[in-house]
Amino acid sequence: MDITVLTGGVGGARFLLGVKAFLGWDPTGAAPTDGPDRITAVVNTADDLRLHGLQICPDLDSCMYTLGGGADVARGWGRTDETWAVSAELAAYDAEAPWFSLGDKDIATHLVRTRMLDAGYPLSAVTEALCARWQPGVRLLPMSDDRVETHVVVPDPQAGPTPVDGAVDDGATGSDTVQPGERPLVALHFQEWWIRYRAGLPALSITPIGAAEATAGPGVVEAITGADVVLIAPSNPVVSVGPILAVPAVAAALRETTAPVVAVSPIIGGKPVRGHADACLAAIGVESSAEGVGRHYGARSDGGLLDAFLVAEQDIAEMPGVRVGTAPLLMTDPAATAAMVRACLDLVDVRV
Ligand code: GDP
Ligand code: FO1
Ligand code: CA
Repeated sequence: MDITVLTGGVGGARFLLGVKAFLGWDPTGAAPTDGPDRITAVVNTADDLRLHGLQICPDLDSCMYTLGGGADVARGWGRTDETWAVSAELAAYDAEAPWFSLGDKDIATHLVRTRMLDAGYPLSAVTEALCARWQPGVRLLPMSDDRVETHVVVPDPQAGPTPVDGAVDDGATGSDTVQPGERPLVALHFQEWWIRYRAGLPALSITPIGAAEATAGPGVVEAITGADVVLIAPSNPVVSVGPILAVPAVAAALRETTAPVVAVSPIIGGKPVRGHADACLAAIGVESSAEGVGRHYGARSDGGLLDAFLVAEQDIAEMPGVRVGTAPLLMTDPAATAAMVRACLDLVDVRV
């Protein structure tokens, strides 16, 4: 069985642990060499950034480290048993981006990646080389080898004190705070908006710049058209899954594939389990609910994406043309997540 998963970083990586467990594989080990099954992940690259001259791919690395058993599971990103000597030294030079810290072990990954990219290898080949060490068991395919970067347009936080700085201008004190509506607009890299401002600046738009012109990465289209089932991980629908869907050849492959397409809701009881997906959904005018996400993806029978949608037991999603199922959706461990994967396949009558 060929299972293809569209995924972001931490949430998607946890889901992939469950896909491995569902197939009876070691969640953090290599794939069996002789089995009939294959898992391919099409991974978001629009979070990527260049910092200190290093190319950083947070979602690819979250998947690679998590599935290869090298992730700091509690923190959710980066390496286990990490040290921070380089970060501290950069800070001593006042040369650290204080809102984005790189661990020492993680830096080695970025050094290898950047060296290979600068030597002319595409990101897909670099990822394959890095995975030769980690043996994630899942084929990790960047959605594209082309540069795509999510930018978030916000009222310029540098134009004066903002509510996230703790300053609210009530108009009575004569202070010089500038209200959001009066500020010039700036486009921030997604990571700056997400981490530095904790997604607290009101986003006027969130756009994966370059996605419309990007080609799909090698193997991506075939992984979708040749799959037995395509799963959309419970990743952030706007900034993780959104950029993947914005690559035209990926969208076309999803329309074309004969495989059923099933999504899992990242929203439980009206709230994201982790992170600020609600702020992202608000920015694109989508209600922060399982149904909001489902309707945003849309019914395949109506020009959208989904044949089926799995929501948490406490949620309701009315979606004409889509088979909606319920299951416990907390990915507490790979076994619980494997049960979610089974529920996805049951919804579309796919049997292993
Ligand atoms: P990121 O790229 O690191 O932000 O990770 P993803 O985009 O892949 O996943 C983030 C999403 O995972 C968030 O919107 C969370 O709501 C969702 N998520 C995290 N843990 C769980 C869980 O246990 N169950 C479900 N259903 N969603 C989860
Ligand atoms: N997230 C943070 O909240 N703070 C950081 O300093 C930070 C550094 C970092 C370095 C490498 C990496 O791969 C990920 C890192 N993340 C950090 C997490 C990550 O950027 C975000 O959680 C995701 O991109 C959001 O989708
Ligand atoms: Ca991400």
